[in-house]
Amino acid sequence: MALISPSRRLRRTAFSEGVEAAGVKAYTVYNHMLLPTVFRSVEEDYHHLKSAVQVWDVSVERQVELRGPDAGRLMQMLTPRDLRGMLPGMCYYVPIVDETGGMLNDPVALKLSDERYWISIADSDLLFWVKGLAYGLHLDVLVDEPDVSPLAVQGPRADDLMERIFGSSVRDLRFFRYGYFDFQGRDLIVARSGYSKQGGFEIYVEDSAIGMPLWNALFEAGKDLDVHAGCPNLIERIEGGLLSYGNDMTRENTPHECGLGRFCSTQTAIGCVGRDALLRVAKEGPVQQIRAISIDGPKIGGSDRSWPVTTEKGKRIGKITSAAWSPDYETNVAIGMVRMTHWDEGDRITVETTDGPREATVHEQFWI
Ligand code: THG
Repeated sequence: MALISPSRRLRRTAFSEGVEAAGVKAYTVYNHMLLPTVFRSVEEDYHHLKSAVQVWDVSVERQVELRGPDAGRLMQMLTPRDLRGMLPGMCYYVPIVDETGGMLNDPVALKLSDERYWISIADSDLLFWVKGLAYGLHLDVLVDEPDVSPLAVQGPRADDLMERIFGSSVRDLRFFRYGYFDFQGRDLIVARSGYSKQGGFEIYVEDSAIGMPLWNALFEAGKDLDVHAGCPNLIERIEGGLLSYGNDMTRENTPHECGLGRFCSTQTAIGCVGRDALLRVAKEGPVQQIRAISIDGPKIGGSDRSWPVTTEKGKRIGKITSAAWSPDYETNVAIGMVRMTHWDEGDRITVETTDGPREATVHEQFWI
């Protein structure tokens, strides 16, 4: 592949200097920004993530900030998840849907106060949808993208590293809760969350100017922990069933098809856009759904397009949306969307991969 030409549209991040010095080997583009995808190799990064601790530049998880008296009302319009129990200090994984119930994004929302939320978005221009709703409905709320850059610390030694920078109380954070922790005289939001199943934290770095000082402090403090620069890992996130917006789901899918029905309480999410459409599909139940799929045979080349899924007789019943070779499970692990006739545990299907047709098995649970 050729190189990507740098330009102002393809934004660098508050940590790009550190990422480059750490020897980043490949990037993807996400929210018009550079997201590292490989440091040593996808497989080496995977083994290291599962055994040590990594620092990830996830600045691409941009924040959509809602601020003002109507912030809570607007936030509930965006999602079928019932937000009445959400208090300051909590993070919620929230499906965001359009008027047809189609997925627009699958962010993590943080409630900062009754009048202030951050929506930590996946890869779609959610800001424009939210601004449009606020303007069109004359809501008393400001909608903007603040200078906030999440830095993730992920892996089994994440608590040990974080304690050295933020003190031992950071260990007491519960999953999907956040607190304020001092770094060089600034109060930063630190949450126990992140796009891996290895455990860890996300630091919401407010003000790019402290990005590199924090990056350097983490690497200095973690020398004996074998801390390394890392990034969301394709293999690990498939094993863990962490979905990728734009890959595993699009506007064509409802949250129920994505297996995100457990994050919807559409009946009580009063005011949610697409509520009527979702109530209809939730009543009937989806006819296709995301599943874990193991694909037989040796490692298959990378998947930059979806692979058709068929019955053994050749009838089209779905597609593979993400796939990778798993060294730990010694099989090709995948995420796919399959029709209900073939979504049960153990169902056998055929996948038209780039390396030819392969037999595969459907699973009701992911590996991690
Ligand atoms: N952290 C933050 N922002 C993000 C991501 C993140 N924005 C982009 C992207 N990731 C959004 N997508 C996801 C997908 C899965 C999860 C978080 C964000 C996730 N899921 C857990 C799971 O499925 O096991 C737990 C969800 C729960 O139980 O509430 O963490 O990673 N800031």
